[in-house]
Amino acid sequence: MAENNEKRSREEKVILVTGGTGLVGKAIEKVVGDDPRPDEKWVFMSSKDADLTSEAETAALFEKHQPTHVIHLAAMVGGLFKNLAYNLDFWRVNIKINDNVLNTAFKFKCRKVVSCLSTCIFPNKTTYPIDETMVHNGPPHDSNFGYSYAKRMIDVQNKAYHKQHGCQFTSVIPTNVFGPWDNFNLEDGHVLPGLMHKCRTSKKQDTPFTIWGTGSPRRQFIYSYDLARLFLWTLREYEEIDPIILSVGEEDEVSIKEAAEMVVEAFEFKGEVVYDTSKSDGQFKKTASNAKLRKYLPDFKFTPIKQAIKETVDWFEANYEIARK
Ligand code: NAP
Ligand code: GFB
Repeated sequence: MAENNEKRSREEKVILVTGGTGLVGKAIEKVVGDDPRPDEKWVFMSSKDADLTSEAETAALFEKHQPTHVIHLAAMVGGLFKNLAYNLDFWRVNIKINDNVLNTAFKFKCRKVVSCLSTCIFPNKTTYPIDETMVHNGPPHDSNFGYSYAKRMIDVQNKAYHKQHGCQFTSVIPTNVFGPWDNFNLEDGHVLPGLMHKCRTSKKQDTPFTIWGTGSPRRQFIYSYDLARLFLWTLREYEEIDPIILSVGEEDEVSIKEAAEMVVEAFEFKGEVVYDTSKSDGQFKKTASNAKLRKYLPDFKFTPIKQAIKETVDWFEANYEIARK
């Protein structure tokens, strides 16, 4: 039971990664595998190991693995169009998962939990650049209010567990993530995997490559392997309960049009590019500051976005059969 953790030698860590089979989880698995630590045992889980909306299945998972640390990624996740369609489900599923994981981690005396928010949860009406102090300063963009409020409650829960029980529960706030193992499904996925999937099809079928919306919204994109390296630092070194934004700098923000042009270049697509402006643009921008991160890690190097997009396109081509699409 939970007291096992107390007996477990203090230096040994068992790190449970919920959502371990997704885009971010797979990136963490690779980065951990490239530089293993003798005192760290990593467990990457999927919904097949436990449905975390179930309190009982969550408890059984923790009983089985006896984690000392948790990286909590598991969530109902999706791009703009999936959020537009399922705000209630995003709220209900994520609230259940988050409450079960945090409360079970507390019961099992986990020494640290790092959970995941998102830069899309900040107030829609805000000054820029957005920073960590603004999470609860007003309603989020209407397109994804269900997901946003559920994610904001993680920060509330972290503060409550720390205040009442001294738990070391914290969170990170990544911007838009992309990379190998992404969800390339056109309806549910995010913009970059969606553009890559469509551009691949257009090239093979010699049909126009359609970008949804006007292409003018702006995004900061972080490569999943860069985020993974920052997650490991957060787990091992970051000691605050307050969240920390994990993003490229404001100066690295690009328009959807510019991102699409990088996808076209990566595929060497020479065909027609068209915009379907009947599709929503969603939030115009959510420009976030990474000044807090830079205070801790002034020399951290992000992968240049063109290189990251090319690597992801190459992965998608090589793994098309097994990719989520
Ligand atoms: P993803 O690729 O969709 O992976 C989601 C993971 O959660 C999968 O491993 C999935 O397991 C698991 N999961 C979903 N429902 C579950 C349930 N009921 N019980 C147990 N496991 C469940 O998502 P991602 O992009 O890696 O996102 C990881 C985290 O980063 C999420 O918390 C997300 O909110 C956050 N985030 C993502 C982005 C982004 O742009 N992708 C941006 C900011 C923040 P299965 O594989 O079995 O389905
Ligand atoms: O990544 P995305 O779906 O979500 O990006 P958000 C949506 C933007 O990309 C809109 C344009 O401006 C779309 O019009 N776009 C162009 C496309 N082509 C495509 C395409 O093929 N697929 C998609 N999906 N978009 C999400 C939040 O916002 O950000 C989530 O809704 C989550 O909750 C995620 O936090 C990180 O960046 O707009």
